[in-house]
Parts: sequence; structure tokens; C-alpha cells
Amino acid sequence: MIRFFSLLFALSATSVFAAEKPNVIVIMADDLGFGDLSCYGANDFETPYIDQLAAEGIQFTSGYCSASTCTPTRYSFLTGTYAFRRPNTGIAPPSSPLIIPHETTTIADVLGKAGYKTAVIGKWHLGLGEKEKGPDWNGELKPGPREIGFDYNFLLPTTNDRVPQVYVENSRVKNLDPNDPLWVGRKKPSEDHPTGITHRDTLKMDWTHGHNSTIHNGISRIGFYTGGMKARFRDEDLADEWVKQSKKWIAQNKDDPFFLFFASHDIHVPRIPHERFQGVTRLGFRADSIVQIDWCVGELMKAVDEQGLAENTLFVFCSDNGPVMDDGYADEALEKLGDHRASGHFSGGKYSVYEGGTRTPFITRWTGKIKPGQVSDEVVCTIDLATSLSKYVGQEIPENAFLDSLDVMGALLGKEGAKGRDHLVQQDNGKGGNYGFRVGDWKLQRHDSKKTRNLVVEKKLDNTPVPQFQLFNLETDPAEKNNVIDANPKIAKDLKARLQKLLDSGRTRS
Ligand code: NG6
Ligand code: CA
Repeated sequence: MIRFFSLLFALSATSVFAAEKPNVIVIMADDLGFGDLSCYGANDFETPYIDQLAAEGIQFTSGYCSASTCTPTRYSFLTGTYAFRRPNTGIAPPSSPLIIPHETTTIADVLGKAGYKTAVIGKWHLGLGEKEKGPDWNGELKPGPREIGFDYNFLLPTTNDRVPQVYVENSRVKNLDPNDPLWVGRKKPSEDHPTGITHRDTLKMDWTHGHNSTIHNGISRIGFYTGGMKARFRDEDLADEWVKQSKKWIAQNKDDPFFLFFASHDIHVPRIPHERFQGVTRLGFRADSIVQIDWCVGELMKAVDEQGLAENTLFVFCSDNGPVMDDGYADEALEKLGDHRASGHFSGGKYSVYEGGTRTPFITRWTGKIKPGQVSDEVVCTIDLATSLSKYVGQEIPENAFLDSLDVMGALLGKEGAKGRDHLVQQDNGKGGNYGFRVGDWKLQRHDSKKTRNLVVEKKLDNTPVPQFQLFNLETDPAEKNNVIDANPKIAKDLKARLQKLLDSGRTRS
């Protein structure tokens, strides 16, 4: 009898009753649209590794990021709270302080409490350093990811069209020579400082708007900097570096459950893939960069296989916002686009609240756990990973955390009958902008700031004025072309009121 009880106790303390703690690798692409992968219908080039990930897991047709620009999506992913609830969550400038207050509970905090090792490798773009001071590039870049729950970080501090082009590893600029300090600023540091304007004929890729300040690696950027020459990287090497650092970190942490946020810079501008990917597609560097991120995904899958971890690792592949062609550099994305539809059959892309802004590729794979070959129409969003994963690993979520993050783990794992969200608020950039509100097949658009279509992905910028409110039926009109608000006044009234309530109440989660 005693032996029986002790056996029961041993079992309950370990496998039987303990929560399952898979490794989690979230791969977030940058500016990748719904139609940008071959498994999502792209015909002009192949993305075999991501296609494989999808074939071995679930491909979502209603997978979203929460905003149509980078910073607010990343903010919401890490904090589980809609960025429009918080100030200063629009696209972060080069010298932004950390925009997530360090007392905020993040997905990394909660997984860390559950015994996970946590890392972010790649593009950060959520600011570094203290409020009002910003980053101390030559000192400690605190607070940063380590102060909000990540054990390890290896970063591109902002985004690569912004200065400076240096890696940050655990609060320090990597390879910085103290005799050659890094200076970053908004104003030209000297009269003769070469810029994209004064030295335009020397550039290896020309700019089209903005992006004409300091030149590094033949490309002019947003913002000015000097020094830190030994610390500077080549744009061409970013993807290789993320993969190298991730493999190293996975190998070091394979004995614990781990959470890796692999924040790729592909396919954000400047799109400068490694030389071995340049020209592999007919569509120019934009699609070449898609092939490059596909390679990265393949390498991560291999790394997990080599460590024997495939059956214990949940992969989530997503994007941070929809696509854009000309985002400031003349890389021929538009000229070579041909029939490729980066947003698939949706309208809009980056910066817009049309579906193309936030409805993006979304794939989950967990070998042996998720039934392969599934396609799911359930609505899931990057913002939901915080609550879904925390609950799955048996963690309590503090009352004031993850305010808009819902538990959709059943849908993410493809459980029979499991539901995703019944509603989702989409936003463009920052606080007080424009909103999309999807409820079932209905989509309400609310334009508080820019009252134009603002569709930059299509061949020409479409800035046709729009009324403050528009209503679309996504089932019959996924491209949001026919505003049916006048024909459906009751539905419109109800959705307007529900959206207003979500904005006013400060939270979704009860
Ligand atoms: C915009 C930039 C754009 C891109 C974007 C951020 C100009 C004219 N445009 O302000 O190039 O950097 O910010 O992109 O400077 S994101 O994907 O990181 O949100
Ligand atoms: Ca982005």
C-alpha cells in the first residue's frame, strides 16, 4: 500500500499531473504579407521550408498580428495588451527608450516563472534605455529585454533602415571599441558628414523617401551616427547571424524548456539579402529576402531535429504586419512584382486597417502533438500567445496582465471543435489611430485619424477618402470593396458600440 501511494505521488509530481512544457519558437517575419509564401498561394517563387512547416502542422487562414506596423504588434505580442491602450507605442524612432515599462508582465516573465529559459534574437524595435534618456549606446542599454523577462538577447536594436547598424548582446553593443565611441543623434553631426543627399551617387541602393541621413554599407538610413566602426555589421549578414546565434542558444538551453523569439528582419527595408540569395527569384530583393527567411526557418527546424527536440517543440510562424512595396528604397519591389499579390486576395497592407494590414501567414507545428496537414479558419492572433501559452504551462496570469490576450490554445493545437477568437480589434500604428473590428464574418472599419483608404501595397497609393465608419462582409467581400454599412444599420450600430466598449473598458479579458 505504501509503495502504491509513493508511486502515485511520484507520478503526480512529475509526468501525470504536471503541465506539459514544450519548447516554443516564435518566428516573426517582418512585413510579410498573406500571399507571400508558396503555401499561401505565391506562384512566382518557392518557400519549401515554411511550406513544410505548414504541411506538418496547421496553416491558419485567419491568423493575425494585432497592428499593421511593427512596434505595436511586438508590444502586443510581448505584453498581451492592445498597443492602442498605451502611449508611445507607434513605430519607435532610433533613440527610443524601452516602451514596455519594466513592471509590465510579459510572456517572457510568465514562461520564465514556469521554468523556461527565454531569449529574443533578431529585430527588437521596442526601444532601449530609460524614459526621457533613451539608449546609452556606449554603456549599459538598460532597461531592455533582460529587464522585462528575457534571459538572453542578441539584437538589431531598432530596425535596419534606422541607425545604428550594430548588434546588442545582453545590454551592450557587441564588439564596441571604447576608443571609437558610438554617437547616435537626430541632427547632422558635422557639416561634412556624408548623407544620402550629399553622396547620393555613391549609394548601392537609392532611397525614395526619407532614409537619406547617415550612410553605412552604401545605404543611407533614418537618423545619424558616427563611430563604433568595429561593431558595425553588413546588412547581407543579418539572417546568417540570427540563425547562428539561435542555434548556439538552443544547444546551450536544450535541457530546459525554452522560449525563443526569433525576430527576423526579413523582409523589411532595406532588403539586402545575403549574396547567395540575391537574384534567386525574378521579383528582386523583396522576394529574394522571402527565400532567405524560408532558409532561416529550415535551419531552425534542422537545429531542433538535430537536438532531438521536434516532438517537444511548438513552432509558431507569423508576421508583424502586412506587406509594402516601396517603403523608402528603390529596390524594384514594385517594378518586378508582376502578378504576385503580396496580400493575397485582401486589400491593403502595412499601415492599413484593411485585412491585408494584419491578416498574415500564421502556422503552428508540434510534431506528434498537432495533427499534420490541417488548414484552420479559426481566428487567432499573435496577441493571444501570451495567455494561451501561459495557461498551457500551468501559470496563473496576474489580474492586470495580458488584458486583451485570449486562450486560443485549443485552436493553435488544432483540437477538434476548438474555437479561436469571436472578435478581434486590429489597429494601424500607435494610439488613437484607425481600427478594424472583426466579429465573425463582419468587419467594421473605424477611421479616427487618416480618413483615407491608405492602401500602399497596390500598384499606386490609393488615398481615396473614406467615411469614418465602413462595414464589410468578409465572407462575400474579403477585399473590403463594398461598404455595406447603409444596408446593415443594426449590425453597424452593434459593432460600433461593441468596439467603443472595448476601447473604453481598457481590457478584453474579464
Ligand atoms: C516608417 C518608414 C518606413 C519603415 C516604417 C517602420 C519613412 C518615410 N518610412 O516611418 O520605411 O521604417 O516606418 O516599419 O521613414 S516597421 O515595420 O518597423 O513598422
Ligand atoms: Ca514590420
